[in-house]
Amino acid sequence: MEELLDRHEVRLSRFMALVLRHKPELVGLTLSDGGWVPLAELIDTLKQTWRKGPITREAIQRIVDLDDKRRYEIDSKSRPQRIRACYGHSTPTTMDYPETDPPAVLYHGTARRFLGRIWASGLLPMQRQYVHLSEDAETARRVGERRDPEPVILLVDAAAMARDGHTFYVTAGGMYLVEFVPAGHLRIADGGVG
Ligand code: HQG
Repeated sequence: MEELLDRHEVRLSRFMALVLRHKPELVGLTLSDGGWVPLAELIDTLKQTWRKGPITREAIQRIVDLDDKRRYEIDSKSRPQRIRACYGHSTPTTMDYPETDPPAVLYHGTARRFLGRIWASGLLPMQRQYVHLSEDAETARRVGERRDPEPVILLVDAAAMARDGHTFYVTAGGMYLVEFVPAGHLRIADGGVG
């Protein structure tokens, strides 16, 4: 059976997202190029700021290994070892995502109420550094369900965008990132509403 994080670990994982993607300064950390922080420093910081459960190297490792969206990675070859969020940043951190030739189509799940604005201005990164896209419609549906119980699944003509010169990046977890998707390269996927 697939091993899952327990409730406390999931909560801690959310807090790590806050620290490693959005507000490292909240706990006095600074991300270096690539979004990394020394693992020992993160553990010490969490021990001082996280009151809802014990913080151990093993707990952090479990979160990295078992997180449902592969949100984090540990570089255990570097000295000192370091950790980062793999995607989703709002902080202006330089991330060294590899550029990639995208699959011909990619998907984005969103809320029905955003559609009007999306047709007007395309997909924008909003609070994050990039627009996040997935290779399969099912993942997009899950992403969209965070904002709408009946999300809209948009299909992105990534091949045409690549021909137009848009640069795509891929994360360690297989998510695709791009700065902007023009409305002309979007359509609602078959069966993509509701
Ligand atoms: C929408 C999560 C109005 C966009 C997920 C989305 C993903 C617009 C929302 C990853 C718009 C931004 C990213 C426009 C885009 N007008 N709304 N022009 N363009 N939007 O959370 O893609 O659980 O920043 O459709 O699973 O939902 O955090 O982006 O609904 O993988 O690890 O504005 O983050 O992963 O929302 O999610 P977000 P997202 P985690």
